[in-house]
Amino acid sequence: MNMNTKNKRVAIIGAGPSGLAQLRAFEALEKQGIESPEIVCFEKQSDWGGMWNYSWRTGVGKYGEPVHGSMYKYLWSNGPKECLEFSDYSFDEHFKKPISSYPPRPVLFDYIQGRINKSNARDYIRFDTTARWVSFDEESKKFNLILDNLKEDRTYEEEFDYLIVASGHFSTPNMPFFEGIENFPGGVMHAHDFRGADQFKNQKLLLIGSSYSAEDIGVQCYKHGAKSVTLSYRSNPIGVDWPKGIKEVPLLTHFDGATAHFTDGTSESFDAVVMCTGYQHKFPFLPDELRLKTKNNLYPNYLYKGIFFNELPQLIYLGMQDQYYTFNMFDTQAWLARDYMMGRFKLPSKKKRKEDIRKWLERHDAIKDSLDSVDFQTDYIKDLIALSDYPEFNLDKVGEMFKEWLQDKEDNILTYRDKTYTSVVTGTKAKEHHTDWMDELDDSKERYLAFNEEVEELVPG
Ligand code: FAD
Ligand code: NA0
Repeated sequence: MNMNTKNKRVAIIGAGPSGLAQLRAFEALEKQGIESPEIVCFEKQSDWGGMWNYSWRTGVGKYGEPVHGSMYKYLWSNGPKECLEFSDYSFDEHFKKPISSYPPRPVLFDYIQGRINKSNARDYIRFDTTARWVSFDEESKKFNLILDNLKEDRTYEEEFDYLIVASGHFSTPNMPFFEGIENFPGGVMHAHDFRGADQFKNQKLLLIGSSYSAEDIGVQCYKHGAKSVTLSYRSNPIGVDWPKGIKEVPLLTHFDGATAHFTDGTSESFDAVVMCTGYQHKFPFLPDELRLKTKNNLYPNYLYKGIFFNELPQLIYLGMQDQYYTFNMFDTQAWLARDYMMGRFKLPSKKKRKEDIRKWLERHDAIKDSLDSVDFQTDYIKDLIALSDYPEFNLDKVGEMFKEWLQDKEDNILTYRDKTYTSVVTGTKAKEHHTDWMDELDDSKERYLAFNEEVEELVPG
């Protein structure tokens, strides 16, 4: 162990994909015989997986904490799995056979758990524990964490040398107000509380927003039997060729009873409203001077290499950017964070770091469209991967896949999930799912995998 890390303590807040990536990064070093500092991961839920750990609950959880989960039933990956594959743990290694490019949530949850299940990572995680408050002592250069053991209803404090904030940023709703909404007679919810299309069968549904949640919840409700789906956009429509039954309209101005009025002068009555209006970066456990304050974008300001809080690099944020790349990006971030904490990666001066941030922000400002956005995040990960020993993967190829995916969605929003891609980690071409996505109403892992086997038996090769 590097002398700098001897007796050091690392706190990780959150055991979602980002927090787990941090645990995996240290495990990879231990496999090389290099001892880690003492690590404690605090997770307020009873299990790991973050968003992927589906919760039927809404509002508050069993212990009165805000429910973290925003995922819902019948959620299928919104991008090809080949774009998020861990480069040190392939889908082939996990499933032992090719699967389709767009698996449902339980299958991806299974995959995330696969590599971490093989380690003793659970031993490092204190579940049912909320990080309530953090402070930093300038003299000792240590973080003091106030923690709530929710099960025992016990509050305690501990000190750490490094703090990894991996608490996610798609959990606290951004909930706008529209005049008259208080008298809308139907249900009004945010996408955070959406748990599946069942309750909207035969209903006329209004969705506000024009990003991933609006698109996916809209298509899911259409698929599972909503009478009609209307998406109301503020800046730009999603703009694909919608099937009959889904349409886009400009922004809602106000409600009059069940009737919604839009800026183009049209109006229509609805049974229910879902606000697909995005999320706030919210860190209620952090004081002003340590808190990341940003909108959802590809390069949050004040973070060197997108992770080190420039004012105090002992504070590291993982996964805070808007995401094309997900699991593999969290890995590259966690590997670099680990190397910094191990003294293997030396930070330049604060001034140089600021200059580096500025360059990325300038490029960020010049982004014109989704294609630029993909290139931006691809280059960001290239920048990170060059700084650690995270296994290289063909990022240019993954970037191309993201662009194909964007085109697939534009070509047909209902069938893009039937496409297959080739892994850059193993070279394996994905298998077509046995059922067209639009006809597949069951998202269980059992059906997804077992039925595949049956099909293999029926149709050899
Ligand atoms: P999270 O998964 O949000 O995990 C954060 C963890 O921190 C949680 O377990 C939470 O309980 C814990 N936590 C928070 N606050 C505290 C605290 N104070 N104390 C202790 N613990 C705390 N990505 C994809 O790649 N493909 C998809 O198809 C996809 N679909 C998505 C669908 C939806 C509806 C949403 C909202 C996101 C989706 N994502 C998808 C993006 C998803 O956010 C990432 O895949 C991933 O879950 C982010 O990992 P994370 O660990 O950074 O955050
Ligand atoms: P998200 O769609 O929940 O995805 C999060 C949207 O909200 C924008 O369209 C924005 O419009 C709109 N909006 C915000 N305030 C508004 C207001 N006052 N009035 C009208 N519209 C408003 O959130 P964002 O941030 O992308 O868009 C906000 C994450 O969840 C994504 O990263 C995605 O990966 C994930 N997700 C994945 C899936 C699947 O994989 C499904 C859902 C969500 P404007 O005007 O700012 O453009 C299947």
